[in-house]
Amino acid sequence: MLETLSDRLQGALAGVRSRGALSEDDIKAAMRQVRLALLEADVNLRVVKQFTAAVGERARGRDVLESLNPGQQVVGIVSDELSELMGGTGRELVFASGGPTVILIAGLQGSGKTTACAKLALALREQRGLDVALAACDLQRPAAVDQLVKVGGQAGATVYEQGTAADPVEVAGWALERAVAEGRDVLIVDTAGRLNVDVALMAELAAIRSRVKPHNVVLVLDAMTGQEAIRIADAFGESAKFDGVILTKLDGDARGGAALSIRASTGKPILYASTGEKLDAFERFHPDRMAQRILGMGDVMTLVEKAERQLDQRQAQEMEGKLRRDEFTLDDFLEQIQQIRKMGPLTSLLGMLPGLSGKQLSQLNLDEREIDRIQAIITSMTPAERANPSMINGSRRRRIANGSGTSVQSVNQLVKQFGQMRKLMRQVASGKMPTLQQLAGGR
Ligand SMILES: Nc1nc2c(ncn2[C@@H]2O[C@H](COP(=O)(O)OP(=O)(O)OP(=O)(O)O)[C@@H](O)[C@H]2O)c(=O)[nH]1
Ligand SMILES: [Mg+2]
Repeated sequence: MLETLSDRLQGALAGVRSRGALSEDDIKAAMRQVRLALLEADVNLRVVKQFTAAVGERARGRDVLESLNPGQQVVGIVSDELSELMGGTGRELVFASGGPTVILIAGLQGSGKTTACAKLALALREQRGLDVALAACDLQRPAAVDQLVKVGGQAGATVYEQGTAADPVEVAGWALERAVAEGRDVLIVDTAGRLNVDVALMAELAAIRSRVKPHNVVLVLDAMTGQEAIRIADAFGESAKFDGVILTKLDGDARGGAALSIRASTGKPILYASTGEKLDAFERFHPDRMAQRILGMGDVMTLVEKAERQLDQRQAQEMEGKLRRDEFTLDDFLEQIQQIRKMGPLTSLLGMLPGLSGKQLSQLNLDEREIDRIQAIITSMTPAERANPSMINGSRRRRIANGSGTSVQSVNQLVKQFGQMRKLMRQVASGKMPTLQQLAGGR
């Protein structure tokens, strides 16, 4: 996500980052590069000017230029200002003190509203343990209701719908009554999109709004539309108020102009970022963490939170005990792979680690199918083979290769890699090597 911006900004700062001493001219040159990087990322010109002026002024201060590590300080200032630009600390939805919290989702056609409804439902359910219901109030598109029923179901939410023949305002009101009666914590209202911000769209939204009195009106914006997203947000803001933004398709938007300009242009925070078609490709938007990610400083916080959510504490301890006793089997290995998979696509996880730029990630060419292959091979083994891979002889290898639709070579490779990994783990468990926790804690 935001690879171009990230690469360009890191390039712009590479010069100053490594320098022991900096002159005003060095700063000026770096700011020119930063300005180009932002413009190329499709950030609004006014925003770019303000940003580089603010960074330049702080960076030219005596305390920076005369410090021991001026380069690092300048990078720090850019990171601070980027974070400020995107809204400072992460913002939250407003939650009602009693009765269901109502969230009205609005946006143009195809911006990702319906998907965002389901993603938000899943996130609120999993991360806050809330009981979430969805209201199907897009009655424009014939398949819209079915789509919400499908993705809402996948997210474990209740979907209130009355087909497409009804009136959206009536459906919204009825859904709210049901949510109240059934004691739901949250009601998310999906609405129809239009091609443009037009009178009909605004009228329908206004009617739904006055019927359900939402605690949050959330505008869904497609990041791939760049500055157009800002224009849409401005138009929306003029005729209808909204409280925050869900920015979608950040996976397809390498430039990042929308992410950087929304807050400055509209005054409204980005609440969530959507980074893929899968329901779990969705995260809270933290401007400070995002700034660090863009500058290649990593986002270890989000990674740790993800891991904490997904990795069962008890299971982790069990695993550690097994490692110590040297009882780690291919079954355990498979379980670990599946746990990590639950955290989301590998590339998005690695993107949160410090020091890996978008370009490097794409060069890594992480093949998710490789993991599918490993899963297929392990599940084609008998329990005895998984517990004791050394018994896997030639004929067993052929059987496993056939069963998993792979080759004897792949099976060999996996068994060998597993052996090496076990050896490495023994070393970690016996304290000869730092554990991941120690490495993370040492940062
Ligand atoms: N790559 C990517 N695709 C997304 C993301 N969010 C949504 N999509 C895709 O974008 C398309 C439109 O998403 P919808 O959720 O149906 O959009 P919508 O705003 O409800 O569309 P209408 O109801 O027609 O107005 C679908 O194919 C989604 O899978 C995202 O974050 N990344
Ligand atoms: Mg929709």
